[in-house]
Amino acid sequence: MTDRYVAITGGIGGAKLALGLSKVLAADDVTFIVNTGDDFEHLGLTICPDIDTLCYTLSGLANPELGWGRADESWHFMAALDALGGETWFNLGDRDLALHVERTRRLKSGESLTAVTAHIAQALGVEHRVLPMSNDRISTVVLTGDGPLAFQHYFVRDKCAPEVTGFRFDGADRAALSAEVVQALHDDALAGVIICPSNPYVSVDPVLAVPGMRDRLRALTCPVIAISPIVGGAAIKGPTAKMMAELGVPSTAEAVAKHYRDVLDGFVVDRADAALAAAVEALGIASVTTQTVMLTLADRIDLARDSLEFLHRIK
Ligand code: FO1
Repeated sequence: MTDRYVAITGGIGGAKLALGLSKVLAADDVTFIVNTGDDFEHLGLTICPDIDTLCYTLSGLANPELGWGRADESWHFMAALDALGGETWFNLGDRDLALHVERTRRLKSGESLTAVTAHIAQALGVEHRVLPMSNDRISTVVLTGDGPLAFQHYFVRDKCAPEVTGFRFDGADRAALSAEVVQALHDDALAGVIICPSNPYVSVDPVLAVPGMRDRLRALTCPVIAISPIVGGAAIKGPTAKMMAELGVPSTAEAVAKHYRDVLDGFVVDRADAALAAAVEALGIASVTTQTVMLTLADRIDLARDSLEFLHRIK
């Protein structure tokens, strides 16, 4: 029986490690569980940014500069919408638009988000399994000094400027893990779960908020590890460090380990944070130090290998 793995991911940082894992593990040997708290209805379409970022990344179609959307994109739709006085704060490229139209059509015809995602992933040439965390809608709401904001309004429209006071995951209490997610976590061959270096508050916590997820992770006999999205007190990308500061949490890798402590057996920190390894271990969490900053494909593969090796070491 070959070892199999589950990786929990959301956003651009997570997709980078997911790509590394997809290069070192066969299609059957890793399943990606993706945050859908960022999903929303826009211009009559269902947009699933983290699923799409992952599928474009794994298929080699991702826009390398933006990290989201497609490479070789054109923007005629947005320009035409702008000329009509339409809503243009959220950018949908022409090629990307086709995906949202087709997903929306399939969802409206009654297919589950899991089935639609499997179809789209396959059509794009993704070989590994990409599973939304739930088929039920869960919407991340960012609580701010300006009031509650739908995630994409906070993130894209308001460029993460409002001061964060907390988060809400609307619909989480009524949501269920999909049968496919449950099965992936119940696999006898499961050798470890990897929480990718995604934003803990808005990319990973929505996944952990689906009823049953935390309990299932805690009950596993194989280890659960996370890779720190914070290096040297700063986030590689995105608002993680800013959110931590606004929430009154120190912007450190150690604080991220603490955040996940109820589900975590191991934590990967960057070499820049080697001095924090002892503090992580004092929390009862094994730690390893390596390069976590992923600039090249080789970096993504190296971090994937280091993470798998660490999982086996702490088994
Ligand atoms: N992020 C932006 O910063 N600006 C955008 O206009 C934008 C459009 C967009 C369209 C499709 C898609 O799949 C993702 C898009 N993103 C955009 C990224 C998105 O906001 C993600 O939620 C974040 O990257 C957080 O994971």
